[in-house]
Amino acid sequence: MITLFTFGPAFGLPDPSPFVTKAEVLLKLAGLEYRRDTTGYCRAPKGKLPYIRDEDIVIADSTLIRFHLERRHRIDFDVGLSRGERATAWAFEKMVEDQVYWAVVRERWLDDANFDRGPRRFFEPAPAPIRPLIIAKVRRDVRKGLHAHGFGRHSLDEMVQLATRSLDALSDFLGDKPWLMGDVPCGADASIFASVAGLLCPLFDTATRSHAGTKPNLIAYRDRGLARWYPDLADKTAEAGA
Ligand SMILES: N[C@@H](CCC(=O)N[C@@H](CS)C(=O)NCC(=O)O)C(=O)O
Repeated sequence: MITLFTFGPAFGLPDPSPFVTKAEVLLKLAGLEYRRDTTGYCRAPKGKLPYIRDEDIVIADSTLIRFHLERRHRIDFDVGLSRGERATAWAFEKMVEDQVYWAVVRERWLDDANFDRGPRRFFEPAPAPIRPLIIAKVRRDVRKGLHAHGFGRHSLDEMVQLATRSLDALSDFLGDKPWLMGDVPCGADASIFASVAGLLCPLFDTATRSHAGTKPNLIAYRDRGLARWYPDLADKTAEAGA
């Protein structure tokens, strides 16, 4: 059976990482049996989650996991789509992963109030005397990562402008379709659902969340994904009116 290495549910989300949720939704779409393991971070081959173990092979990175599932398990996540439609779906997935993701990282990790509401909890298991040092180092690393990517070189306002343009494009393209490319979820929906659910998370007070909250079709898309893949969380999200 496939093992998916995850952080574990947090913030009312299936996982705080959209890439972990994406990998899990891909497994669900593929109809493959899998189990979750939340103890794998320290052995992550690329220092990040998700990764999977599938019998003899370990694959790190959500998109490489997709490629593996396509090859080894002969899954076509985009069945029924033309080449042009597949290309469009891919481009939307990568737009969200490359732009919106980094704005969300910036908003959750570098804004003190949002950090206190969310990511600070990850450090509770650390011994109290060294916890502030660990937190400071990890936040410094996040800042460096944002800078290395390039997104972190922009002002917060510029980042938000970039992310909201991508959200507008996504919302306009989605229109009143249930899924990105029509009536059936495709591979890109795994990633885009995960990102949209994350950025709508009501725990965080962010400009991207406020913007996404003005798009009824993105909220409905998130709710559709929760109902389909995470019905327990769908009920809780509905109860909280989030
Ligand atoms: N390109 C990777 C990105 C994975 C990624 O950035 N994971 C983050 C969480 S969202 C992580 O594990 N961060 C922990 C760290 O950098 O130490 C993928 O698609 O899987």
